[in-house]
Amino acid sequence: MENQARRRRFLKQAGLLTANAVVGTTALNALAANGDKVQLPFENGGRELVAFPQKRPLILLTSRPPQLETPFSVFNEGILTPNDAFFVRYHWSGIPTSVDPQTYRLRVGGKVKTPLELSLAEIKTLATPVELVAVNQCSGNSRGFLDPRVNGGQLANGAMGNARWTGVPLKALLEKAGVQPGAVQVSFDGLDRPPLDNSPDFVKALDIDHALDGEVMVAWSMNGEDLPMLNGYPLRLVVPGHYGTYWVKHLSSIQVLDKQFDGFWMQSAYRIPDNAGANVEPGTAPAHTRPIGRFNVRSFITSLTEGASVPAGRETVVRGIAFDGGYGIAEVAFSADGGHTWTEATLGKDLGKYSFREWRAVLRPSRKGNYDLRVRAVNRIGQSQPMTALWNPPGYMRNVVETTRVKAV
Ligand SMILES: Nc1nc2c(c(=O)[nH]1)N[C@H]1C(S)=C(S)[C@@H](COP(=O)(O)O)O[C@H]1N2
Ligand SMILES: [Mo]
Repeated sequence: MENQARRRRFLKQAGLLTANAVVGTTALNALAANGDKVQLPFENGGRELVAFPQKRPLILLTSRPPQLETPFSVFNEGILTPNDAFFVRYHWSGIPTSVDPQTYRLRVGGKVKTPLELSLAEIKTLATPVELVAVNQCSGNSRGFLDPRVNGGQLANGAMGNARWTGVPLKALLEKAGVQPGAVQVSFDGLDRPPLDNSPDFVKALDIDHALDGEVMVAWSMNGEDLPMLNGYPLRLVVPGHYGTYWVKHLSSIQVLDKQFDGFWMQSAYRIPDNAGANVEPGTAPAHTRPIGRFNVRSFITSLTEGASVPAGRETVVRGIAFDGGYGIAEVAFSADGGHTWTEATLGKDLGKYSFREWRAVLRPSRKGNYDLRVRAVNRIGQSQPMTALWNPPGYMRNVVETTRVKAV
């Protein structure tokens, strides 16, 4: 699409065309007026469905900044999450609502031989573009289910999505700038800003080896189209297998550092208990923490929802998705009796180790009544999901074996 036209449409939809090109409270709250309502399955789970620019109606968590959750039924529509249904997460209200692709520049600096200031066109031709299907998931996905409850966005299972990303390897960018010896980490900043100067700007960092692994990508396209504004137009970081917090949107500055980055969003936020399960006794605080990293293993039933009816005495094909932090799903087990007995599900097409993997299993309810369906995935290095939920104070990394109760009639 013509960029001018795109920008006008975004602003028009946001009700901002007559106002200044700044996301104002009035404009974004006005959008919330059109909402149907949904009830997420936990206390205080009442939400509105609201359509933001370039998005279909999504579950509204906050409007300023926009924080939108994908309705779970979308995950049964296909293995790739459509751009207009992809979740949205921001920390601060000062988000860009228009970016001019002509004047936009990405700066690469710090401990490099040649600091760069690259246009979008220069970035797109810097190296042969690469494509990768990868899941983006918020650390706090499913936080609303924690027991005891914890502070933070009360999300159900829709703060995740799977897309085909196109971009250039971060490595190509860093090599063009020339990383100096002694580099330790690389930091990433985007165009969004906190509303007050004393609040910490959202900046994240990766270890130098991770940044140079050839897989971390500076992406401009999602499912064959430009990134939606709310998902980071014109450029975002894609950090395959790692939590969304590292996937910095509206990327504006990349700095090579000769020490650990000391910003708030690495040193204080997005940290997990420093143990194998990243968990502690519910209600207690961890003694040591580390920055959150790769996804743990998760699997979901998508074709049947809680309370659904299935025909007794007949077969029903049950379908769902599984994913992990990038080793790849090896096996998915399905149980129709609350986890007493398990059968192996059939895996669908392999779109790569960072993608959602489809699975199917057959449900054969011989008698009428309730069936407690469970699904549990194992990845290629043997990691799986706990039968009872693990807990940590920020409510990150929930990956308990999910239960869907259905009724055979
Ligand atoms: N610039 C910027 N990038 C950001 C954030 C942010 O607040 N600002 N939030 C991060 C977090 S915590 C998540 S989960 C992902 C969500 O990506 P999405 O909004 O495209 O779904 O964006 C990440 N990138
Ligand atoms: Mo997140």
